[in-house]
Parts: sequence; C-alpha cells; structure tokens
Amino acid sequence: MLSRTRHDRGKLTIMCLLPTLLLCVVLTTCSDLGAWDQLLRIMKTASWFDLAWQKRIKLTFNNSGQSEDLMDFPVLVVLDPSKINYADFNADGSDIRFIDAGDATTALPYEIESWISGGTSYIWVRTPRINGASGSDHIWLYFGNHGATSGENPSAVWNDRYVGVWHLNAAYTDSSQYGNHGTTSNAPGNVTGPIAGAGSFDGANSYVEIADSFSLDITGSLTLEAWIKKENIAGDRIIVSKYNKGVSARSYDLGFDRGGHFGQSYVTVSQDGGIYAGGILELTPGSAIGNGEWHHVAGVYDNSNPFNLKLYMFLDGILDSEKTSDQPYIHLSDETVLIGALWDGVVMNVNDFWHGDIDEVRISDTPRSADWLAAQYLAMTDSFITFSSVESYE
Ligand SMILES: [Ca+2]
Ligand SMILES: [Ca+2]
Repeated sequence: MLSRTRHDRGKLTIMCLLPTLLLCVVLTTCSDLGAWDQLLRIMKTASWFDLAWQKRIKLTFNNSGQSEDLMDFPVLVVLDPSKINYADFNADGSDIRFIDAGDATTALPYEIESWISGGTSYIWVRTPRINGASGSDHIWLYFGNHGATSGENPSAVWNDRYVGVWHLNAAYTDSSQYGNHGTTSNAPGNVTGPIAGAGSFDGANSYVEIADSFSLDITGSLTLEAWIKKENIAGDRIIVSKYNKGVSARSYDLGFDRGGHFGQSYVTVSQDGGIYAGGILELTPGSAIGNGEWHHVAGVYDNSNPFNLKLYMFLDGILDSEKTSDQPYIHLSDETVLIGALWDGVVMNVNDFWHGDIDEVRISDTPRSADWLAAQYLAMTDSFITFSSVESYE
C-alpha cells in the first residue's frame, strides 16, 4: 500500500508540473518574452465573442439579497458618461451586444427603450439565469464595431409570462410577444419617468386603451405592476384595469384610493364580475405614497394552491401587505384593458381617470415572487449591476 501511495504521489507531482514544464518548453522554443503575449492573446481570443468588436465591459449582477434563481430575467442596463465613453460606440448604439458569460458566444436579446448618445440610455436585456444569493453572475457588454447593424429583438426580451409590457416612452406599443398595443384617447402627455419617458394623465379624460385579447383574458394567477406618480387626488383612480364596474364585468385592476380607503394603492380581482372584499387588497395605511413622488407598486393574485388563495401588494420591491383571498379564479370578460382609467357601464363611459404620471406598466399571467419583484426593483433603479472597466482587444 505504501509503495502504491508513493507512486500515486509521484504521478500527481508530474501532472501538476506538466503545464509549467510545457510553458517552459514554449518559452525556450520561442526564446523571447513575446511568447507570453502570444499565450495571453490565445486565451483572450478564446473568451472573446467576436473579433470585429473591439471592446467589452463586464456587467456583474448583485443578486445576493435574493435566494431564488432568476430565470429568463429582464434586467435594465442604464448607460451614461460616468460608465461608458459614447465615442467608443456607434452614434445610434447599433454595435451594442450583450453576451452570455456561460459560453462567450450566445448573444442575449435586448431592447433599447431609449438611446441618447452622450446622455442616459436605457436598454432591457434578457438574462437566461441569475443564481440565487449570487453576487458574481455576469454578462458582457460588447461594442466598438463600426460596421455593425442593430441586433435588437424587443419581443424576445420578455419571457412568455409577460403578456403586456408598456414602456410609455412617447409610444404605447406593447414590447411583449403578444402585441397588445395601446391607442390613446385625449392625448396623454409625455414626461421624463424613472425609466426614460413616461405617460402623463390629466385626471379628466386621457387614457390608453388596449383591445381585448386571449393573452389578457387571465383567469388564474396574475401580477399587475407600474411606476406611479400622483397629483393630489381623491377617490378611485386607476393605474391599469380590465374591469367594468357598471355592468358587473370586473376582472382585475390596479388602482389608488378605492372608495377613499386609506389613500393607498390596491389590487382587485373578481371571480364573477361582482365586487368582493376578499378580492381586494390595499397597501398598509402607513405606507405613504406622497404627491409628486415616484413609486413602484405591484399587486399579485396567486391561485396556484386552491386551498390557499393569496393576494399580495408590493411597494418599491418590498412585500407590504398580504391576505387570504376568497376568489378561486378571475372573471373572464371581453372588456378592453385601460391604462389610467376603467370602464363604468353605469355612465356608459370611461371613468376614474388617473391624475399624474405612469411608467413601465406590466401584466404577467403568473404570480411574480417576492425575490423576482425585489430584483426587478433593484434593476429598474440601476442598483443591480456593477460595471467593470473597459477591456480592449488589441
Ligand atoms: Ca419608460
Ligand atoms: Ca375576452
């Protein structure tokens, strides 16, 4: 046994020394220090996405506060002159590429919400997987290829469970793959929001309407979310709805100040178009949303466990309130989805108009988790990504 162990140790030593010995041979053969550079270049080339792109920056995600693995997760990449030199990029940003760290070859889908050369630009990128509790998962931002044309593919950024994503950046198109595009009534204004442009609603008659569709006919779990900034409002004001309160065709909505209760944001779901206390959840009274302040609100309905139906409200990425619901499913309606209002069959018109600004409205037909929403909030507030210094291929 002793001799075999010694033999194994000897083998191990030779194995460990082999790379060093090989390196010595290479260095001796080349007999100059340029061999080192050649080796480093070979290693760099192997890890480089495409030599037509001259520069790259590592983008590292801080998911250390969340335990969940985030799959097909959209991150917001915010670029400004403190992080990049716009002179290194094509003027229209057409040479940006996001490459998965896993294989150094997979180009990740991205959507430019706003590109302002020399200013602040906002880009959404679909990341295949960010490990729970990880502070080191990363992707690469490549640039510096003057011959490149745009590789943008917006609808591929948003995973299947996003059935509506409206950036409200002076347009009302849906970025999700379901094409639930909006049209405006009475011209909502355009203002600067937390993420590029946002919609501004006058509280009198302006709103966005999205046609009824199969993808928006959600009868099970759902998540409604948006960034909101309110004026001094009172009474029901709607953020997003598929809800006709006059003809008992309520399905779901996210709003503010329902019946003057608490002056707070709330989520509502209804099993048969009626109104039920068990289908309504508000933020807690102490969670103040002041006038003129931007906040992110999210309402979640989870019916995945029929014996534990749940409603959750999140404020700025943090779980604020929850309750057990008595609504086993959501009413299937043919109402249109409205941003900034709801249908009121009593007055045969649209009503409960939002007064203030709204940005980044999303509807998901799944209950987004606390970790998902927390990481989304960090991403949307530019607190999720660390930029490393620029690497050049030279
Ligand atoms: Ca926006
Ligand atoms: Ca329908």
